[in-house]
Amino acid sequence: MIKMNLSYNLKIVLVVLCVALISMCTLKAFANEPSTPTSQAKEDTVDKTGWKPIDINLPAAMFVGTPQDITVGNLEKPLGKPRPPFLAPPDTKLISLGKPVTSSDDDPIIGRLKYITDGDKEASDGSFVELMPFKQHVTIDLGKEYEIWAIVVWHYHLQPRVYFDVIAQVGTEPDFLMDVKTIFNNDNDNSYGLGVGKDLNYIETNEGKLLDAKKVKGRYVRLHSNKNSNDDLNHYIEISVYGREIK
Ligand SMILES: [Ca+2]
Ligand SMILES: [Ca+2]
Repeated sequence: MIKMNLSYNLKIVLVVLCVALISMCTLKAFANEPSTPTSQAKEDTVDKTGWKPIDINLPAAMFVGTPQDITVGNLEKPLGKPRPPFLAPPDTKLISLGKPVTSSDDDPIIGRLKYITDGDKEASDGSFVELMPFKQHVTIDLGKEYEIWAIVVWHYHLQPRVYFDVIAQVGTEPDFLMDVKTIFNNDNDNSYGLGVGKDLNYIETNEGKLLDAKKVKGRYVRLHSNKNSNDDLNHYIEISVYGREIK
């Protein structure tokens, strides 16, 4: 009787041990297996650790408040506060300073094309270049291909104005005949002829207009415009291109 009880108890202990062992193995296997949703989420999220705001030196503001007398359609509502910082990897820097500029109007009415990349963003006389009426463009040669993160453009900010058909492109060759990436286009009726753009018109301020270049690669940056809300001419004070070496 005692013998039988011992054997019975032993069996129970063995069964319990086996169940415990199987449970442990199963739990371990689950723990080691990466769960699908987590790894998917990691792929979808860009790691912005260490990213910094790009350093944009702003010129003095020439007017305050929101202008009420500009009646332009498809107009972006002013933010009413400073533009939020634009974050980029820490090796992103200003790559356009002092770089050569060419234009569809190579003999400007006022100023010199080199003003566009000289770092001076003030609105006063002697700081802006005035180009011929209607469709005109300017092109910056960065010297080599970069990964471009942002382009900031100041057309003219002595008074509130809207420049029309603002189109920003990045290219790998100076004539923009192929491999052209358009990063901004507010020509919503294709009056310029480079295609319909869905971006909004905006009022020029001392902040300039920041265009997200979304890491496109290229050597040449071209900006188009087609008159403004004040007259038929085209103006530039500065274009700042921010990018980094291609890895
Ligand atoms: Ca300038
Ligand atoms: Ca248009």
